[in-house]
Amino acid sequence: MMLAPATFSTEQYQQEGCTGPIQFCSLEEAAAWREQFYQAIGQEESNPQPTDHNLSAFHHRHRWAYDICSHPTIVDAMSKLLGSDDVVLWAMHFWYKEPGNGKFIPWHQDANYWPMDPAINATAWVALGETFVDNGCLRLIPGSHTKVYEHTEQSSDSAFAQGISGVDESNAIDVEMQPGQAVFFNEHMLHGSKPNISSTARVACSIRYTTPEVTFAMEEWGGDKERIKTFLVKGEDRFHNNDAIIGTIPE
Ligand SMILES: O=C(O)CCC(=O)C(=O)O
Repeated sequence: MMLAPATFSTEQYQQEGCTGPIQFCSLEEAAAWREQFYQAIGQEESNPQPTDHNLSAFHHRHRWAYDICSHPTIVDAMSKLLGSDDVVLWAMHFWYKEPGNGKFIPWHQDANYWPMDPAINATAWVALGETFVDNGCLRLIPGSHTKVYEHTEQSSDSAFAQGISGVDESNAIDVEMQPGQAVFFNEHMLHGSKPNISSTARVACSIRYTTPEVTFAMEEWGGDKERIKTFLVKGEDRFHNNDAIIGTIPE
């Protein structure tokens, strides 16, 4: 099933854990950013290949990626969804699937992995290229955010070691998107995606936002510590809980 045409509603987000997609930039802007993405991984869009490039935290290294993360339309949406005038950007990751990429991303809830206290997050999942069922578009289960699921070991064709097995997919939606669209979901939303069985690469990224009162327990975080840096993209930080991990905007 496809998500209904572009909608943005804080009520929907509260009730279902997700809302969107919205068109936040033009097709031309999305194409220009897509080109910069390929350049950054040393490839050309006309010949997308597997990559072993580090796909995390592009916004620490590339100004164009920071510009996507701090795009006023996305930040404004985040402010509404988080219900806060103060918005902190804390992570970004590219979810690139070249044609024929056979890995699936298992159903999971992001809060299961993150060192945040309290676990408050809104993700903007941004399509820089077209996403559709056959290239492994994002899948969501609206309403699934009200329950915490157990994450267990996955098979070798899973992109993650841990995920949720045996999920009832009857209410799952395939979020097919145009370049320059963003869909939003919270930290407990069940989401994942299938392999790319098409000849079109899927170029997309997730951008994570929270509010200044959240503390990142970096000592508990087993992942790459450089991945998590905070950038105040709107308002004020009256808490200073994360001054030790403030990021630097690239030139
Ligand atoms: O892009 C995908 O297929 C999965 C994205 C994801 O897991 C996330 O944004 O947390």
